[in-house]
Amino acid sequence: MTKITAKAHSNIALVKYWGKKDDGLRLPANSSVAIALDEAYTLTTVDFDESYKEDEVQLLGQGFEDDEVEKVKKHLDSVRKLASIQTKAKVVSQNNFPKSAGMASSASGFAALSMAAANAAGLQLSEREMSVLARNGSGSASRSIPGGVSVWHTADDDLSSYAEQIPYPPEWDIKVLLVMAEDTSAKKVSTTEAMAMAATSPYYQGAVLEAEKNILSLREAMVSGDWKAFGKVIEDECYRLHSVCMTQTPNILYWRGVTIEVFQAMYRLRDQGVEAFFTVDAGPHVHIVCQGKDIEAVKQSLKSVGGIKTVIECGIGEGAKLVSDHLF
Ligand code: 2P0
Repeated sequence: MTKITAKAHSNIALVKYWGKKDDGLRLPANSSVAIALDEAYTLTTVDFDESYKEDEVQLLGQGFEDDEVEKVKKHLDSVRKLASIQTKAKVVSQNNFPKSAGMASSASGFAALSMAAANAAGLQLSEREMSVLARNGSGSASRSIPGGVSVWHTADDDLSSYAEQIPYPPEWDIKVLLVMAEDTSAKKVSTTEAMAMAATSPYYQGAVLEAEKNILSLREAMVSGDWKAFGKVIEDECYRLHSVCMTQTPNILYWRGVTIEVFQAMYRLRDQGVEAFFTVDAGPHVHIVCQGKDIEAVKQSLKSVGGIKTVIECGIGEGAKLVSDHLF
């Protein structure tokens, strides 16, 4: 069969996914919204061939953990089932961002794997079907298929829970600064495991309802071009996610001192009239959402904050696509 390579961008959530209504199908408790990042992506080459006796899986430069290899093989099984084939595959993958950067790679990883494997197996899937396939590998990967700014719909059945792009005002010139903390001492619990305990938070049910309201507010702000309202939702969502994390059992505190120092720097910046907003996913790193015209002011404000390892500047990334340069 043909060797195929796909490229998919990572994404950060503006309205967060934290909790599933169906663990097996990875159906999220609430819908979520994310921005794809142009400077953070995964390339994956897949080749199904009778010469492979077993699936061979490799992550260049970083290496996969054993459980990650198992997840990839399970995903290949899903693709084989869809394509009605039994052929084993070789998979080689590469992230353009270091593991130590603290960026989640499962979103871009499973999106690139889904697109490369499905095409290599001869399947012709629509964008929606591809997003469903990626979701089955890792929830956040569903949003890396359409790229751009996307909404991932919650639903009660497999085929109805997918992500699609939503429009935003292009004049905003949205930028995301990935502010990576030096301190990554958090206990290494996978997001899947951590998320499985979300419902133990006494605030969980209310938080899920709040997420749906926040999606409506975010979309309204994008339609009316209200940047401040957009930013308010982003920060409310950061606090909503972490309120659940901090109050679930066992408690999870992802923030470090530097995380809060960056929040304070953004509050000070806003007092000076620069409208930049923060959000945090499952780690200590802060993502700052701002407009292109303000990027220098934001970078300047971070200079006084200690404990920052690196800052990566991103624009909005495109959807997953096939590319012609193979990794093997
Ligand atoms: C998000 N996160 O919306 C949220 C915010 C982390 C914090 O999606 O179990 O690695 O593979 O479906 O996709 C991380 O979740 O979880 C995540 P699984 P995934 O981006």
